[in-house]
Amino acid sequence: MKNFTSVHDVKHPQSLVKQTLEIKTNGQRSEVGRNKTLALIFFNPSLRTRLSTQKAATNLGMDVIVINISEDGWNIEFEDGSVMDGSTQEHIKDAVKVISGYCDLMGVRTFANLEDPQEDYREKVLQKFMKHATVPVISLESATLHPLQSLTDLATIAETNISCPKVVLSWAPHPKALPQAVANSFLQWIAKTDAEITLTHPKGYELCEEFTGGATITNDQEEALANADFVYTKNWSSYANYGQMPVVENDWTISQQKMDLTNDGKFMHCLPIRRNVVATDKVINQSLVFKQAKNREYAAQAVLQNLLEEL
Ligand code: SN0
Repeated sequence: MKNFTSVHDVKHPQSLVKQTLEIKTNGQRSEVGRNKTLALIFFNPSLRTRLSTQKAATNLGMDVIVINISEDGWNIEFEDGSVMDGSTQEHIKDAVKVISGYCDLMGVRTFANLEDPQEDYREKVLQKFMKHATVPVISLESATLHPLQSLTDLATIAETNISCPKVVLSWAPHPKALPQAVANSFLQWIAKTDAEITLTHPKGYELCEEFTGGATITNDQEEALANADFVYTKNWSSYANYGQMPVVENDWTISQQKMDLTNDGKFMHCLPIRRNVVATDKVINQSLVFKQAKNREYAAQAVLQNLLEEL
């Protein structure tokens, strides 16, 4: 593995899931990262990604440096050839080159701006990192994907030992327009497993077709939930009407009554979750969300270990 930015960077996604669970079972400590440094660059907020990746790196003996670049760094210029006599102070090509000199692996978090779909789906910022970094790049959630989260999600599902599970990915309400990254990425990874996947969302919330192949799609949430073993829930804003939040008539919040339609289904969410908007307290309290969050550490460690072995 040379970089970790999508499922396509991983030769055998199922082996990486297996490694994640082996790390969880067999203990975490190793010295493979001794005298190696991981730099974590955040353009956006983070709790789980930052702490779990930092913990994973420490488990491997690595040193970690972290910067919230939007708050603590200079204003970054992304356009090539621009005359920088305005508000941007440092060009991305200079920043990434400099960061590369301080580390052996680099992680970057850069959310969608939800304004220009071309810009987001071209992964404008992540691609600049890939272009100018001289060390492997790890996505800590990019504009369109969140591979560390998806690896965790697959490991959390695999851990339950349900073969050929019925997995439902359901849209849920949210007060704010959110990226499609977690949903896109989940679909991309779950397609590599034996799961049967049903996607449900209100009209207007169709995801980019690149990610929905192989999924059964319905606008009827209750129909989708019937016999589900896992109910992965996430809000996303419209892709077609990019970044907008078309009005939704029905109630899409996941309640206990809805979970009762499932096959004793387990509720999943990447967190952070807006309680009693996305799902009710009762559903969240009985869910896999904390297991998912804890598994982030093992997933990150599996990824770091693979990248370190190829340095
Ligand atoms: C991000 C997202 O991509 O949806 C990160 C999820 C791991 N979520 C949010 O930004 C939630 C913000 C909010 O207002 O609840």
